[in-house]
Amino acid sequence: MTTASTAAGRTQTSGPETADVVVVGAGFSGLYALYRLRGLNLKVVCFEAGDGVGGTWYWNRYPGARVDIESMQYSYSFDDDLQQEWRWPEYFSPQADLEDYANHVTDRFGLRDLIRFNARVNRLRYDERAGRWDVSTERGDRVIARYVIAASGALDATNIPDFPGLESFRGEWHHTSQWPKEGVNFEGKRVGLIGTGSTGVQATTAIGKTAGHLYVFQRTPAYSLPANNRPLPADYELDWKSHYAERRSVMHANFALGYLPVQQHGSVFDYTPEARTQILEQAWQQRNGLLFLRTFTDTMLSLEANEIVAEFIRGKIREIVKDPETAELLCPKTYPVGTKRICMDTGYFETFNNPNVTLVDVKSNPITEITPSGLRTTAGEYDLDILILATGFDAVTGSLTRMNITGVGGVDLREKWAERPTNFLGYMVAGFPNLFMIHGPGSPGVLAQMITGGEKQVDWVTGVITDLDRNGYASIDTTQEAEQDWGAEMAEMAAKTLYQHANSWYVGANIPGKPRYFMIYIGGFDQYQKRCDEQVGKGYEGFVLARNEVRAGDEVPTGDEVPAGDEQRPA
Ligand code: N01
Repeated sequence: MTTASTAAGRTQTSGPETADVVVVGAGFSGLYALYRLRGLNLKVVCFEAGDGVGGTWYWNRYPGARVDIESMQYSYSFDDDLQQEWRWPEYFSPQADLEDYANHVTDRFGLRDLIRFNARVNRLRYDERAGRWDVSTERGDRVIARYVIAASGALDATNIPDFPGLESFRGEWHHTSQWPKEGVNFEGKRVGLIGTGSTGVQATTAIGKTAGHLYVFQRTPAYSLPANNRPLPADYELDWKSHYAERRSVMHANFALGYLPVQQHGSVFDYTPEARTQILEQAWQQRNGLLFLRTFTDTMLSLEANEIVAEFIRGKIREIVKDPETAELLCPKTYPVGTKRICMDTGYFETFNNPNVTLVDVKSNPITEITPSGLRTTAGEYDLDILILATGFDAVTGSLTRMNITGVGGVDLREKWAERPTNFLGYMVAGFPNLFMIHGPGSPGVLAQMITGGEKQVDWVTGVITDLDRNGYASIDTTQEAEQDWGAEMAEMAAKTLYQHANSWYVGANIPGKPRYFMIYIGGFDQYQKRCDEQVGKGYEGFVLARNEVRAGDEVPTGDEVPAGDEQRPA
């Protein structure tokens, strides 16, 4: 707080810094939000917890980290010069290339000055009197803003299971999403890795190449398919670059925001067992994981059809892995293929043929504790120098609930979401006006290509902000009725699919105590976009717009005094 004397001798108080919009997170969506908001001449401040840009691709720098969508598609579409000039060396980019790209975009569009690094938001308080969000960070920044865009990431909040004794471990341990920038040397070391989701699959394949010995502690085996990654051929790049405009428009209208020129073969049951095996064999050779799942139309709709595809994959695992017992342990049998995010690999199952890699079944013999010298299960003890937790995230809602967000009446978002993460259109939560979520619960999130999805969500939000400003509205909220209707619409769609059959992070099942609820809009991004636009077209049906006392450009009441007992809490 600063004070100054006016000519009339009164003391004027100037409160904390103000902004039109605070953006939380400088990942791919956050960066695009900065670009759009600055283009609207709005004053914008971005808080980023890391010391660099890229979000997911900043934090997840574990060995083997790589995207599972082709980079010609998994990249920004908003600027043609950018997409023409940028060169992707491989079909599926490794983390370092994605981080380079994020840095390039940040500097190319002059966004770095808008970002405050090493500034983790730990408090977001809606000040009803001022009609403003009061945003604080762990390191002490404070900004009062009209709007907040939470681009804080669907896969950001680290899940570190409560393993007894973890802090007693004398070696080094790391969660894959908080990987040290200087890297980790595995040469000759005894390494333990817990978790075999997408991250564990990639990390195992990479670390298995250099570790003295790698123990992979597996609770649930993963369906993993060959990525068929390779250097990007010049003619392929040229073909994309000469057709970017039309392919991006195909992508923008697609359910997964993808350009998917693959043949679907109808129902699994249209074919004899021999014919369908032949089709699946060809797909295994030629398609990457996500496209493989689209070989037949009913894989994700019928348990029987799914089981046929799943058994084909198990057959591949049994073919690749030489030790039959290890092969059987690696075969997923307890959930349908595709109901957890399908993994893509470059030699994952082959890794278990190496003498320096051992698979340990911690489903039958759970981990009991981490000891100073390693890890203990109900069946044995493992001496380790390095322990890696590839144990995933408190996904979709975690980055929001860990920020200490309170809305109208001081309601805490965590209380509001105690039973399920209610929201309308995946953008807003009733009682939390002018707070927009990107890739939050209720949106298609990870079921669509996330860079393009982020662009489209940010476009929608900035469109709303422009509309409100143009028409003299100061705030937008939604209602509990709209939230209920949206929840019912989402649940009805999810019930028609097989997703409920897996204990995945999609349903919050990986976090003890988290309500089990399918958090993602599954109707496709095309349908989602249509629904969101419809609500706006119907005069913001389901929303509450208010012309309150505070208007854009008005002097802002600072809300400087934080109510007693409402001091910052640690995240
Ligand atoms: O996390 P996960 P992830 N004891 O939750 C195990 C994206 N992604 O980081 O299944 C023992 O999938 C857990 O076991 P179980 C992608 O969307 C993309 O791997 O709960 N094990 C599981 O095996 C992905 O879906 C890319 O029985 C424990 C693992 O840890 C999402 O990120 C790459 C345990 C966690 O798997 C998350 O993937 C990487 C315990 N107490 C990630 N707790 C690409 O683009 C957890 N586990 C390719």
